[in-house]
Amino acid sequence: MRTDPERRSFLRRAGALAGTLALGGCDRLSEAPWFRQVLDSAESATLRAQRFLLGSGPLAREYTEADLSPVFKANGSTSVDDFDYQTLAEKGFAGWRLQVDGLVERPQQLSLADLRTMPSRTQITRHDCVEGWSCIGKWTGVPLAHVLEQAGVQHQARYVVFHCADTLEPTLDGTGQYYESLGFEDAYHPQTILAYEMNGQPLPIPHGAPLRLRVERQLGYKMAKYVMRIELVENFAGIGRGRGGYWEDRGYEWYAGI
Ligand SMILES: Nc1nc2c(c(=O)[nH]1)N[C@H]1C(S)=C(S)[C@@H](COP(=O)(O)O)O[C@H]1N2
Ligand SMILES: [Mo]
Repeated sequence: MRTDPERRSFLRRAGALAGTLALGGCDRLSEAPWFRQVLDSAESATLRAQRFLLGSGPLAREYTEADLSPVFKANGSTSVDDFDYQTLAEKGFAGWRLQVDGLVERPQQLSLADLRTMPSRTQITRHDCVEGWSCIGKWTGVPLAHVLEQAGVQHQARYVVFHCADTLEPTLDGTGQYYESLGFEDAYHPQTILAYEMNGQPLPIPHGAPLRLRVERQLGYKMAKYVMRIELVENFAGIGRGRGGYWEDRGYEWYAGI
């Protein structure tokens, strides 16, 4: 690590600032708008640095409207057999909230309306399932990077976990619930979105309503449908059977690059 004079003096000043805060009523300070701003700018600086270091990598190919598959196959769970989910679905998911928690500075509870007011991205991409079929669809949603930035990822977080509403294989220990995870290179990739629309319509239930992940450089099973909660973690201990996804727990690769 570099310890040139400039850096040392920066560290000293940072240390002095931290000391002041520790002594002087952090709680009240942290509510002051100027303090929030300092924190926010420090945070986006971290994010920019992270993006620069990781690079966002190449984009997956995008297609045109003319390429859209006339029928897009629905696969895996195509509905959710859960009372709470069905109650939400009956009301058009008005009461649904996306929970964002774990290693974040500001846990979030976001409604569909909240997500729709955020920046959006639309992309026409090809979905490849490990079973050997592909379909081209148009997806609109909020970049995952935006939601993560709003929640403020803590530095010890290493993975983004998506908890879904559906249970494919009911087990007493709860490991039959669908879940998936990404590392930050894919989480911050510009084509990684939380999609609430498919082919210009609200996301249909067979395709994961109200919200599903699109991560275009990986296979279909990474693209969690029925996302209820996003959890930032350091490792997968205590989640499913510990391998980062429902299918990963059953022998599939965690990195499902196409
Ligand atoms: N929650 C949940 N997400 C899921 C699945 C599932 O069973 N449950 N199946 C996966 C698989 S294997 C594929 S190919 C795609 C299918 O998405 P589609 O139904 O929109 O074609 O969703 C993925 N995400
Ligand atoms: Mo799949």
